Amino acid sequence: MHAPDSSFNDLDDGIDFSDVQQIKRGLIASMVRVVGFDPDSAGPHDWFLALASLLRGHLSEQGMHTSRSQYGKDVKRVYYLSMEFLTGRRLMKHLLDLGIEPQVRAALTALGQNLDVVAEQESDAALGNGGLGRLAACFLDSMATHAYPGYGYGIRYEFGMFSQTIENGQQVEHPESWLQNGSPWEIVRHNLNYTVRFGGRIVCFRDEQGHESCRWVDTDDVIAEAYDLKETGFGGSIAVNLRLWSARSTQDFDLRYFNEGNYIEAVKEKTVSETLSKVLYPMDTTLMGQELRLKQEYFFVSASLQDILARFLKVHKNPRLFPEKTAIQLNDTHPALAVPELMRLLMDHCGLNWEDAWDITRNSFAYTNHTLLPEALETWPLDLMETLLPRHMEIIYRINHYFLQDVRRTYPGDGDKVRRMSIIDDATRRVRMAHLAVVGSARVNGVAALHTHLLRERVFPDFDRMYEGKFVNVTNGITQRRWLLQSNPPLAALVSEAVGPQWIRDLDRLRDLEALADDTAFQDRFLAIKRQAKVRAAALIEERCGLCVAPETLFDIQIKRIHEYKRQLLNILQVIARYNRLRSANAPDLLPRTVIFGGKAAPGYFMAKKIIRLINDVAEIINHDPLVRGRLRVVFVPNYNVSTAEILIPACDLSEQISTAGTEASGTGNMKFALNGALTIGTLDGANIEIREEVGGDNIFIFGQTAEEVAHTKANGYNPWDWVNADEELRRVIDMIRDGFFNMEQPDRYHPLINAVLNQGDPFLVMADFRSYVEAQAAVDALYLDQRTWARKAILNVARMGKFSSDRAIHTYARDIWGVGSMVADA
Ligand code: 26W
Repeated sequence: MHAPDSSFNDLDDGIDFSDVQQIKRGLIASMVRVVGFDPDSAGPHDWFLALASLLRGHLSEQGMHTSRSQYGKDVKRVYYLSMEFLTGRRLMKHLLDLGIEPQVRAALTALGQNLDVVAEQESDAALGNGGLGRLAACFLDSMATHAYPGYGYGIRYEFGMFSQTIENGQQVEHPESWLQNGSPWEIVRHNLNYTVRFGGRIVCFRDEQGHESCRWVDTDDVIAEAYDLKETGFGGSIAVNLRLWSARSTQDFDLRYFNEGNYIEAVKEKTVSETLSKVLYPMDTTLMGQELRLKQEYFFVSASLQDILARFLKVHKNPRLFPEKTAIQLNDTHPALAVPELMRLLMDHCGLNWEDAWDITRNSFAYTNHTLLPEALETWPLDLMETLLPRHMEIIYRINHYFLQDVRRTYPGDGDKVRRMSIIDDATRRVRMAHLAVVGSARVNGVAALHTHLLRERVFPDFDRMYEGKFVNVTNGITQRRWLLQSNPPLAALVSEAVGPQWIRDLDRLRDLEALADDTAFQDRFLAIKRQAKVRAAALIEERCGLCVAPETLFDIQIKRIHEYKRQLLNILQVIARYNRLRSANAPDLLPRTVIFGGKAAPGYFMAKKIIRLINDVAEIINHDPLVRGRLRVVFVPNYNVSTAEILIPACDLSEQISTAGTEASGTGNMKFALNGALTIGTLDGANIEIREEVGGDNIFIFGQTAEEVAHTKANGYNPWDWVNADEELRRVIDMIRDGFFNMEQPDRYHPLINAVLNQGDPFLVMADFRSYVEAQAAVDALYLDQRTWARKAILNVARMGKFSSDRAIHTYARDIWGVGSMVADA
């Protein structure tokens, strides 16, 4: 028998993207045939759609080549399961990856369009909250660039992260519909779907041989439908698939109601099922414990595992080979239900016994923890789990039973340990998802050296002692393709000119810049580029806030989620102290600064919202005070997202990374800023520690208590008032806030904030770190006066960022955790 000839290496209507004329013709064809618009009257948005559709075809082809070669070589695959992928806009990324930006630009110009304007038409896909989601996007980029057989799974939220406006100084949330005008990148696969079941009950029976098997019946079903996005890597020859699941009702109409003539009831069920993929939960720490969130987690886990298993079984008949051919990474505990789900599929669908299924399961998973905050560690009520996922609860109980047997065997007579380690918390009647993830995984990793250390010592000490070698560190990284090449073309060009373009695939090459740090001509060019980026950021600020800021001033930036532990409050207190010094006119060495904030607060997070309002109230007074004009401005940029970051990060002189030591798992913004030539002011927390190791203590401003000192301070009865009373400048700042200096119309506005910090123990040690922060800021002022030395240090920061590439992180995961190789030899 002949194999069907389905080669598509030379599709005759394929476009040669190196040829401007062909692109132009392709764009017109796409406009007419896909967008359905007359090219003569089409606007930038139509051209965006035409271009994206054209590229999508090309990416799809690329994806097929990738997939065929993976099947052909029967490689081990890596699946990255994440509730969030914060990819941002895609157009420019694809053009850079494919190396066709100049050609596409020229083709559009020939059609009377400007590529930059066309690119602005794309909505920013914000399918994530912050660091964890953006890390997932950087990882897909690195996997594609270095040809790892990776694959992402997530949810196609109809509404991503809310958009934020500031009204009367306060955050207002608006739904953000990135799909409003459709998404031209998606490849919709209506026929690729799986049934996901909820509720119901379990019936077990024995066959003649005495084998017990169970069936899950009377369930409420939802259909998961696949939408694929192709993630290109640099060079463009490989595309990693990102498969996002959308929920669809199993039935359009409930015929029982329909037949009774109740049309509305008849379609209600459909709406209810489809809410599953409606909206991303906009919180990244405290869990609200809603049933819908748990259903989202199971929905995407179940669809993904069914898909993974189906792909595996297409080629391999023996399920026992699964761990040899599959690694599944759990991005935090959000997909931890994958552990019992794989057990269920292997036992109830493939007919394996418990021992074999468990062996396969615990050798297939790895789990990354992204937070030390106790309130962010997921637990779910037993009752809810039993109602929603009865079969999984049986499996979890059984996993726990055998696991606790092990614990008892290892530590006879230690009942306390058994209680502490149990997957089930008997006291609160909840399932501890982190314990489930640790027990069900071959490896567990933290995301920076300090974080992994604290995980092992404070969060999972019992597990660490019991399982040797299970806990490992993989420090986070960022992709230099998006965070330098794409977002800062002038600096990228300067770097390429100086050290060659290899840094784009191998960030360690930046090291050669060290030799130029003292070269004044190079410094001048570096400073000119920084200034150009500041002009661009100033335009954004003017447009979004109606505020004029001067590019000559030092740009001091803190952009990230608003959270007490990240201490935007500490920053604004320092700003107020600076303001007071400037007004008292005895501040000759305080150079002009623009202090920029941006970030979203979880809609129900009272304190975080108060902090946003305080920043805006303070900004209002300072920006209108003629006494400090030209010397201090405060800006809150609304609706911080990936696209905003791409403009602000290149413009930054001073990067604020000031979390309480021992709270920020890693941080990745810190890396993006330093790569763009900002100096960091920060605590010894998360990856800041490793950044200091790399750049050298002289090239970073470190302040504040260490994680150990923080623990010590707290253990010794920390009283924030002691610090306030001992520090006159701090006292004055606190008094001003308390007396309503920044909000005369409602002077008690910040009493709850002041009260929470000062009378409830100041859990994030804002008062304790204030003085040392102010001193570090003074050192910043002094250094910035000397632009040569500043430039030298900034260049050294760029030169020493090699370690913080997500390429390094992915190579480490591949080698130490997944046991997979690159499909080409370069990695
Ligand atoms: C409410 C459920 C929940 C809990 C935690 C949702 C999301 C989270 C995430 C763990 C929060 C998060 O994004 N953590 C960040 O992960 C980054 C990537 O590893 C780190 O760089 C940040 O330090 C960490 O805060």
